[in-house]
Amino acid sequence: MTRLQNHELMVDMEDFEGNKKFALYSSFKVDAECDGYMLHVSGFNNKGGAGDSLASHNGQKFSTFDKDQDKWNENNCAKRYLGAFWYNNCHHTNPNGVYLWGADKTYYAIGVEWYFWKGFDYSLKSISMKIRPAK
Ligand SMILES: [Ca+2]
Repeated sequence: MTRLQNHELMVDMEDFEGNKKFALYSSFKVDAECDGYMLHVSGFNNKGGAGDSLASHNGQKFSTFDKDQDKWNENNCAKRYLGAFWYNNCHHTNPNGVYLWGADKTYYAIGVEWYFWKGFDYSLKSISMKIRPAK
């Protein structure tokens, strides 16, 4: 769907203290299955204050437990961080991670993380990625 036309992306997120942030990207595109669903995201705008946690995921393929397409040669980011995402080696955000209800240092970076706002040991209350056709 995003291959036909350029899309904007907004990532909305909220912590357990009622704070909300967002990250805007002027361009979002996902390649076809035969190209590993490679992510193309650019044009970050920080007016939402969340910081840019997708930069390191740009140009990565989508990895899951049973399909390791990440840049961590020795292991599988999806298994290590219990999610499914466009992992690099491995992540600055893990929106499909484990729902941990806020700060939790028990297991490193397995939660619903957005590193450049809350770090690797805070699992967000909510995070959503919304796209719309670019003007
Ligand atoms: Ca790997």
